[in-house]
Amino acid sequence: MVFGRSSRRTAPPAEPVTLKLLVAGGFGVGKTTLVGAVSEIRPLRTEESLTEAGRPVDDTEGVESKATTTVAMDFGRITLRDDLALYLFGTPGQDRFWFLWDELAQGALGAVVLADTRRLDDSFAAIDYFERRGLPFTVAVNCFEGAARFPAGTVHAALDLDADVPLLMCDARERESVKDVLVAVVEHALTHVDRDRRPAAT
Ligand SMILES: Nc1nc2c(ncn2[C@@H]2O[C@H](COP(=O)(O)OP(=O)(O)OP(=O)(O)O)[C@@H](O)[C@H]2O)c(=O)[nH]1
Ligand SMILES: [Mg+2]
Repeated sequence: MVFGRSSRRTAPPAEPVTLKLLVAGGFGVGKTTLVGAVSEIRPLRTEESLTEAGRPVDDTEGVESKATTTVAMDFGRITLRDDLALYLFGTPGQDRFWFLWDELAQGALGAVVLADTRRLDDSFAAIDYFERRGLPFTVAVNCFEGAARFPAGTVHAALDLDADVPLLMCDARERESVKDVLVAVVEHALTHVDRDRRPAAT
């Protein structure tokens, strides 16, 4: 029996489309956790220890076990479908690292703003930033145990979001839950792209 190479050429697998998404939100809301939960590569992290010196500004209420904070960014990757991969860029949560945001936002298709109902106010900075920049975003409430649960509509109203901004509940530690969030972010962002491309009515 002779074995030989098939002369039939198989097309090389197509490179997936890659999209960049930002993961933003207040200090300690679970951004690094979310990227780590779904990333199929070992996520790049830039964690530094929280120190006694930072205690007056690093408010760990509700996440007292938190020992580190992101000082530059998180980076991860997930293949949503054979033809679609997402690059996730987690932002640092603290105000003193705001100067990094413009760099991180370059080329992003959309963003997820993680929120914690115990400190909803902390979400406004990220929401304002994306609204000002015209970057479509989706809000995901990270449901910490012990945090009060509110209907999505109530949180939506409390955050004073535009009617078309999606809001969903998630667990930043659960891969499937985070995937649902990412699908919602991509769908919402693509609706914006479609809308922006449509010729203006005359
Ligand atoms: N119980 C619970 N704990 C969580 C959840 N998500 C994150 N945590 C914990 O909350 C703490 C904060 O999580 P991080 O992922 O570091 O938060 P972050 O938003 O990246 O924080 P900064 O980068 O410092 O702003 C960590 O101790 C996590 O283990 C969650 O869904 N439930
Ligand atoms: Mg972090």
